[in-house]
Amino acid sequence: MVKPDGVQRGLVGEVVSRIEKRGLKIVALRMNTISQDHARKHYAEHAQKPFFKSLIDFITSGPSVSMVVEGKNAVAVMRSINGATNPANAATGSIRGDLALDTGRNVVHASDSPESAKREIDIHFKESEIINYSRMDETWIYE
Ligand code: IDP
Ligand code: MG
Repeated sequence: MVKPDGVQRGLVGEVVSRIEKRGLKIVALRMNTISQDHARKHYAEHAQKPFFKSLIDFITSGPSVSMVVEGKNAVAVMRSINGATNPANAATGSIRGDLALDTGRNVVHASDSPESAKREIDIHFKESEIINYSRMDETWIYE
């Protein structure tokens, strides 16, 4: 996900480009302002944390771009493309290491396990919104 700070700063293309260039495949993508209900479900694991309210307020404050990304080791690779949660600890070359300073404005989200990816995808996407390239006729791209 490109969070609202990333969209507001015009970093959607930068994030999408890094994902594509790494070789991962984007199989669903949508820009919308996430509802309070979806945001609370998405970040349910943090419900007891002191930053929960500000996190929900922020993530619902404006449009964000949600994606489903697939490929070899997609979860681990996406986490490393994004970098550490606190941008101060994020490696240079990662999105947060190159483009962010504050933990609360760290530009991107990525699921932390295949199980959380499934849970989060179910919150944000209907199955019909996710492309299955292997099911598409191989001539589609040339028409
Ligand atoms: P992640 O985004 O790297 O998976 P999580 O620990 O799952 O990090 O936290 C979710 C989001 O909550 C972070 O990306 C960050 O925006 C915010 N957050 C995490 N810890 C803090 C904190 O200590 N203060 C403020 N915001 C935080
Ligand atoms: Mg997390």
